[in-house]
Amino acid sequence: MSDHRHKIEPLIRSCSGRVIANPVLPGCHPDPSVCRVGDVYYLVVSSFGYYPGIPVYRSLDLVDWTLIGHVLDRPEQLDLDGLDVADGVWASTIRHHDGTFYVTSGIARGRTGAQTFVVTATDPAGPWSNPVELDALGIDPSLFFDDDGRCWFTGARDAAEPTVTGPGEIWLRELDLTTLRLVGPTHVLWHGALRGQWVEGPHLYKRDGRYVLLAAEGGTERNHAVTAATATTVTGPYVTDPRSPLLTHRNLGPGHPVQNIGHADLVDTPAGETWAVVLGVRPVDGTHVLGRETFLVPVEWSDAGPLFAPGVGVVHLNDGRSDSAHDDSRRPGRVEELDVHAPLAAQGWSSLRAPVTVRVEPGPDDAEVLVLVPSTQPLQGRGTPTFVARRQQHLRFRATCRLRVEALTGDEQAGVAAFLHQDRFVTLALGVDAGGASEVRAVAHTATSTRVLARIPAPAGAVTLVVTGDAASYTLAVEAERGQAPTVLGVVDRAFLSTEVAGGFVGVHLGVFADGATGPTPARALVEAFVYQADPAAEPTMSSGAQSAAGSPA
Ligand code: 6LW
Repeated sequence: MSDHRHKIEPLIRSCSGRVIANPVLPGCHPDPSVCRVGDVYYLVVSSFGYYPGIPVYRSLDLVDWTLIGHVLDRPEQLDLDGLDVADGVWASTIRHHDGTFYVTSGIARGRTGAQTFVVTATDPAGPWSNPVELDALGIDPSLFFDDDGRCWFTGARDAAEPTVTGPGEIWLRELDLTTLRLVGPTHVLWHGALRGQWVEGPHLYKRDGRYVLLAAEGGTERNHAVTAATATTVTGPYVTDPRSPLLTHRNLGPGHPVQNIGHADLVDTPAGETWAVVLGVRPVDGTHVLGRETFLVPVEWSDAGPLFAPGVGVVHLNDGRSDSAHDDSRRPGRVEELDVHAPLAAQGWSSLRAPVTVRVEPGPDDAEVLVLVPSTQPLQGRGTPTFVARRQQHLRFRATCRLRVEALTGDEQAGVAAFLHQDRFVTLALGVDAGGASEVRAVAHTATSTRVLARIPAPAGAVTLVVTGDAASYTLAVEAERGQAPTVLGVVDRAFLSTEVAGGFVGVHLGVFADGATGPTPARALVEAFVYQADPAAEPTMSSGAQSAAGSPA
């Protein structure tokens, strides 16, 4: 619940004078890393089991971000097959040096760092090189370019000492920029200010001749924090900044609308101001569904080191004129319609683990449809089902999908999904019943159960499937004809799709899917339109014939 004590926040203006509406990247955008070239900022976030990997955003003011490409957008760059959605591409770092952009990142398997690599590009929109694997165990790699042009790699890994749990050790090694290999000795830099509390997400900076090592500690949940250590030589010894944690919301209690603040990366403006991007979440009644989002925080430098959110010590939520964590009324782009003929990735749509191009294609030019071919891979599997989706970026939203199906048989189905991970999603789909008649069904899926919330005979022709969400629930409804009152098939508690209840740390994605095939199939789903609307004025209303299944299916 929002707390009125938190509403009096002074307006925070960005470097361009714009009032900041935090989060600056709403929806699942965790582990932000940022760099600046001239007047332009570039930012990357984690993409987990989604393909393409590592979205790259561009901004002129650190507030408005435009998706310009992806670092890993060729199948040969990325193999995510078989992975849990919350594994895959974890925290990356983007840096620019001498005309080249560098991203270092890693793939996690079983919640453990499995591969670390570096890629380069001259244009951050791409193309990026193929990954060059680094001999670097662990997670959260970062690069630091020193004044002398040498490049230093830092990462987080398990500490040798058993008392330091989690990735408990920040280490450093030189990166040879000619061979892109780690060279020279490994230096263990630090075990964190809180020692044993998941020191990770390291980034190294130099300020006034002193090296400042920032890290995330406390784990990425409610105890998350920004901590620091300093040194006079890049290889150490590093001494804990005694002010640590330098930024956290752990002490604000569960009533504060922004939680889990941590994992900072710094960037300087051309005018010499410093800003941090951090991750945070906006829970409602203790649970969140949007994933970890990117927030912008002002930073000042004192003799003691960086001051985060000087004067207030908290990350502002929005522009200070509202006490609601989820007041999206002033955000631009509140209605987004999928362009079925434009590349999906450029519109912020992803698939799971690999491209689905042959199974999700625009129709011929005169048919304004996106054609889906049902996959043999199910949504609950670890392969690549026919599924493309975008982030849920607003607590209150309405997603409508107008689609028609052709030649579905057996278990084939096609429709919309609100997807947290392969063990937790809800679907609203057209399929065929045991007697071969078309039906619309709403289903809630967990690792151990597939619960049909309702099924009704499908209206003839195209139908509009409607998923709405708010603080209380997700509602699945169908509209036979445009403008007709929707029939609600199911209502699922919002917490059912929350990280706190279902686990993982990837936010809900909303999209279209088709699965249930047993092999090559003539079946098709033709998506005529998909519209995502933030903060809809009108919610679907329960019509008299509705078969609802209110309550959590958990
Ligand atoms: C990220 C790490 C983390 O690499 O979550 O718990 C990982 N902390 O910093 C994935 O976002």
